[in-house]
Amino acid sequence: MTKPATLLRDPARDAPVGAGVAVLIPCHNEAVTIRHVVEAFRAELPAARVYVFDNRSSDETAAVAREAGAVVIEELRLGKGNVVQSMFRQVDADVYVMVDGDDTYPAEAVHRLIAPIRNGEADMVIGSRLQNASKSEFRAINRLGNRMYLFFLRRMFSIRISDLLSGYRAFSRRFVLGTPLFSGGFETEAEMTIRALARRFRVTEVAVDLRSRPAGSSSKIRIVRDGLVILGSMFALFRDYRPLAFFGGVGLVLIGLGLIPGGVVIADFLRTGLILRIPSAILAVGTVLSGLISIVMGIILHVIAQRFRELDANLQGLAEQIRRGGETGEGPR
Ligand SMILES: Nc1nc2c(ncn2[C@@H]2O[C@H](COP(=O)(O)OP(=O)(O)OP(=O)(O)O)[C@@H](O)[C@H]2O)c(=O)[nH]1
Ligand SMILES: [Mg+2]
Repeated sequence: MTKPATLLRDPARDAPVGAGVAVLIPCHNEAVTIRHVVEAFRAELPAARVYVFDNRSSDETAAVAREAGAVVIEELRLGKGNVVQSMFRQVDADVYVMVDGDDTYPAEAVHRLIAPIRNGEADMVIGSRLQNASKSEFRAINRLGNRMYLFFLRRMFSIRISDLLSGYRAFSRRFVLGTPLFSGGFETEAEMTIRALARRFRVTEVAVDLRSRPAGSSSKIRIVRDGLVILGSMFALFRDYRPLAFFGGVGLVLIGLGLIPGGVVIADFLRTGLILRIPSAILAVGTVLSGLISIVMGIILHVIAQRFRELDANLQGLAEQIRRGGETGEGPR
């Protein structure tokens, strides 16, 4: 797939198309598809560097990727999240593009993903498979799972996006350097999206059409197990980023439950002037107190989280200054 010479230069930037871009492809046993993915991205972005992060594949993935012109980096810890952490640590670029090695995402769409990062309009661009404009061949079970996560996402974080789990994204350097990720597996996409939005990075979506995996290539995701891990990690992030809503919510539920036996005891007392059901009274006091403790915990953690947010914003500002200083030769002011 060769392109006419005029297309090899980006007139807006007067640089070769794809200069400063790193295409990152996590792979585990994708020998059937990886050649096409690497070649398609090299054709779209001739000046970009294409990296395949291979995780102990038992097939020919690494050799095929190398032959197709990718830089192959071995990662020993299994799991997509571990690979994403490695990619972010090891690769230096102006714009990062991440895409699956299973040839399900269209390489042609990469320019639309990169543009908002180049223009400084976004720090993360998600290639959404679920926007109305996209006619994705999405497995029904994945579509359903995605809907459920979006439902929780809206309730927990008031975040409105259409595809939480897309594996096709572009990132700014600022985001990659400034966002620590900890997930080991397929929950990594949920983690990066939530962290980005919770930390006020700018996130946009562009519609892309998903293709089915070609015959002979197999999915790495285990729907139930990975689905539960993703949900668990969303709750953990909810607890960390919105502790008052999390612990306050738990507290209110406990107080509500405590009021059931408590209400009976109070009604008895109003009627007879006596506490007739001692066990119910003890249960009510215990449950309501637990609820209050949970709310107080929520308030304390909320204040701490708020302080850390300020610290985080200051650190990001400082990092930005140092980076700019590095570019202009001046130190931080
Ligand atoms: N390096 C590495 N890559 C992985 C690992 N697990 C999955 N991947 C890659 O991550 C990408 C996404 O995995 P998929 O199995 O396609 O998951 P999915 O896209 O959610 O599901 P389907 O495409 O519907 O099967 C693929 O390129 C995989 O090869 C891993 O442990 N290590
Ligand atoms: Mg896939």
